[in-house]
Formats: sequence, structure tokens, C-alpha cells
Amino acid sequence: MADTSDEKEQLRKIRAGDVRTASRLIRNLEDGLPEAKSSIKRIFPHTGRAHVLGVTGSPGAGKSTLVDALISSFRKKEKTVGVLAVDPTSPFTGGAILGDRIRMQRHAEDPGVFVRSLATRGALGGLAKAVGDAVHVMDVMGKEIIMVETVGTGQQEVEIINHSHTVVVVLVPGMGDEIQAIKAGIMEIADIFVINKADRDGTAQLMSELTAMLNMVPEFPGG
Ligand SMILES: Nc1nc2c(ncn2[C@@H]2O[C@H](COP(=O)(O)OP(=O)(O)OP(=O)(O)O)[C@@H](O)[C@H]2O)c(=O)[nH]1
Ligand SMILES: [Mg+2]
Repeated sequence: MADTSDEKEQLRKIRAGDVRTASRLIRNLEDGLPEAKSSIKRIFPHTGRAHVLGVTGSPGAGKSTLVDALISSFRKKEKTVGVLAVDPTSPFTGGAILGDRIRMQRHAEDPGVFVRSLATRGALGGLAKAVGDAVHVMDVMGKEIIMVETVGTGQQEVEIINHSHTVVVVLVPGMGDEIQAIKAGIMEIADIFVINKADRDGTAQLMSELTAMLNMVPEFPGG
């Protein structure tokens, strides 16, 4: 199949980091348009350079706050950053996504930072596919670090590992359900645990519960 000049131009622009072209493709992926799927096939050979960091945790755990702080810290090291905020239940948490946008607004003027959110338009499985494809788009744009924020709810937690090199799980003290979540499988996917809102009561207890649980699992190969 020969590439049309439009397709060549799209690839060239995305590789040059063109925000409009990349945003349009991500929106088309979200909508599940067939031409977006074929674009992904064409850009795919240019992927594989980014380090993908998955950030998951309960609603309101502080994922966006952490991502925002990490953007600043990666930018200080002159790394370019892509952020994908995934919203699996968009009709109910539209406000949260808006909050993310406002919170990360201070990076909006920085050409080294590209922030997009993805919402469910169809089946959950379709969203998971769109996440992977949107990560590819940011990778081809040349973003060196790509952070994917997802609310940790069942299937979604597990999906995040398929797209991430490093998975960060954000926990909050005093919620009670955190240890349940860990038991329900988060333990297996996490590379890094973050105890956020450590200004709250219960931090020491969560820390010791978490440590006890980590001591029960055998060492991973490679640490
Ligand atoms: N007390 C306290 N509040 C915090 C801390 N970190 C974040 N918050 C607040 O917690 C609220 C939720 O933070 P977000 O970063 O939006 O959390 P999130 O996990 O991205 O939330 P969703 O995307 O809606 O699931 C905000 O009001 C933050 O200001 C912290 O360390 N301590
Ligand atoms: Mg958030």
C-alpha cells in the first residue's frame, strides 16, 4: 500500500512535534475512526524511544498533583514530556479532567510539554486501545517521558501495565480500601508505591502495612 502525500505529510508533522496534527490524530483515535488506525500503522515504525510511566490510584488520590510535580522535575532535566489523562467514566468525572487541565495549565506555554485527555466514547476495551495508540503518537512526536494517568478501577489498573515501562501506584492513608486494592492485584503491577497526603493521619500505619506486604512477596528478578 503506497502512502499518499497527505499521510507522508501527517507523519512528517508528527515527527516534527506538530501539536495540531498530533491532537487531531489522537481525537480521531478516541473516536475510533478507521483512517486513524491506518495512521497508527504508518507511524508505528518510528515509536519505541519514550519511557512510559503509568500513574494509577483511587479517585482523588493525588495522581494529577504528582504528575504535575513530575512534569516540572523532568523539565528541569530538559526532558520533553507527554501526559495522557485517561478518564474511564467521563460523564461523571468531567470536572476532574477539567481540574487536571487547570492544574497543568502552568505548563501550557511550554513547547516541551504536551497534555491531552482521553475519555470513553465506546467500550472500555476500545479506550484501552486508544490509550496505547495515543502513547505511540506522543512517542513519535519525540516526547521522552510519557505519563499516563488512569483511575485505578478494576480492569483499567491492569491495562496500564500494557502501556508502561514503570507503574506508579498512588496510595492515600486512612482510606481503608487501599490495602484491599493492593490485595486485589495492584501489588503485582506496581514498580513504585507513592504514599500521598502524608500530612494525614494513618500514614505510618499504611507505610507499615505496605512494607509488611512487600516483605511477603518474593524478590522480583532484577530487584
Ligand atoms: N492534604 C493533601 N491534599 C493533597 C495532596 N496532594 C493532592 N492533594 C489534593 O487532593 C485533591 C485531589 O488531587 P488530584 O491530584 O486531583 O487527584 P487525582 O488522583 O488526580 O484525582 P482524579 O483524577 O479525580 O482521580 C486536590 O484537591 C489536591 O489539591 C497532599 O499531599 N495532601
Ligand atoms: Mg487526576
